[in-house]
Amino acid sequence: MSSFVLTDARVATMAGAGYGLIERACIVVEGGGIAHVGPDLPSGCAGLPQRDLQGRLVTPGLIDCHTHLVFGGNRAGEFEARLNGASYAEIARAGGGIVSTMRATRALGVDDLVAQALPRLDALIAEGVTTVEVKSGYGLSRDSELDMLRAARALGQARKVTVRTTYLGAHAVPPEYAGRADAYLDEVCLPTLEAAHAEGLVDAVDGFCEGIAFSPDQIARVFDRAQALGLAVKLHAEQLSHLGGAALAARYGALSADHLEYATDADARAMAQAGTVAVLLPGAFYTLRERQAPPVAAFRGHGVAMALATDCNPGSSPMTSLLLTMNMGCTLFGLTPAEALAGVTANAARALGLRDRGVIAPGLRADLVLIDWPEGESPAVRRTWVAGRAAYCAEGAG
Ligand code: DI6
Ligand code: FE
Repeated sequence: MSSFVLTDARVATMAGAGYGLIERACIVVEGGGIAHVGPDLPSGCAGLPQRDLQGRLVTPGLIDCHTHLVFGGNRAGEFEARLNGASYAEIARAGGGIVSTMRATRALGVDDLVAQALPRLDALIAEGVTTVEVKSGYGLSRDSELDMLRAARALGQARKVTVRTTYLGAHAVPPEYAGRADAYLDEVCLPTLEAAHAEGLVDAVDGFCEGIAFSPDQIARVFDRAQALGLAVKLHAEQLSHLGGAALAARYGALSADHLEYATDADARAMAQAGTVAVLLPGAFYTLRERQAPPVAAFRGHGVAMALATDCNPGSSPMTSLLLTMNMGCTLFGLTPAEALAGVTANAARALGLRDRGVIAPGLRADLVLIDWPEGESPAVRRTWVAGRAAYCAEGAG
């Protein structure tokens, strides 16, 4: 059913400020897109199949705009080591961290990578996610980086959601290049970017700008190559220290700068001017027991759009709940609930450079979530539609 009408919906359109709420609304879905949303049913739509939502809530499909969903192994041991006093950076320098996941990831082929990622993707989908970004960055060799991206593309085929791929070859320096980060970039990272792009595997390019990873100058080299290929960029910036990554991202007109715990007011101003979205990742902040929250007031003050994402990964954010992420955005970072919902809809779409979704408005894709919220009970995601097609249905959903 790709043309139908939802009647008596309580719609959080997310258009404009706040929720953009419309009570008792009709949503007309035609050919995978939204043809109409408003209190009345346009004449001419009366013949379409109708579903009476009896006042239930509809939001745009949720968008998880920063994940490392494809990986091998787990890092539960590191969690215990951190509880006993080791820091994330110390573990990374001792050959654990990203490099330990690299070993487990390199051991898997595409099929196993997909099989291990599917339950994580399904957990996101069951909470209303209709678009998810997936990064490479645990292969750190040509073959394994390509396999990660192929696995991400295969996930998009295996489920009815949109998967956007991001090349994160500049995530860490693999052991065979220890102390030779520039050689890794020249010999592996940049050529693999070209190969992945030629295979149609790359929607955007990311890097990790940090003392334990790559310097701003090194990231600039990756961004230069991305731009030469016509690819959008984004950056893990100012997560553990202030290195200038956010300003660099703004200089390159990046779609987003992500983490940003140590970003400054000047960074926020530069990001606002560049239209770079601040992607906040409270799951990593929580897991690493960080103390310094990102400068949300500065982002608000300068008008930087804020998104929220799970950062799902086995080390610093082993979580697959975008709803819990929204909750943490409010409790840990002080976002309002309306900012949290905008952070996983309208602003998350911007962080991925997707202009056709994130808001319920005529002309946009019919990516929708139906939420049951009986008086006095907890809300529950019942159904999602992706481009007007049923994508998820909870057991017993009406
Ligand atoms: N920051 C993160 O949150 C992820 N990558 C990064 O640069 C997770 C890295 C990890 O596996 O610990
Ligand atoms: Fe990340």
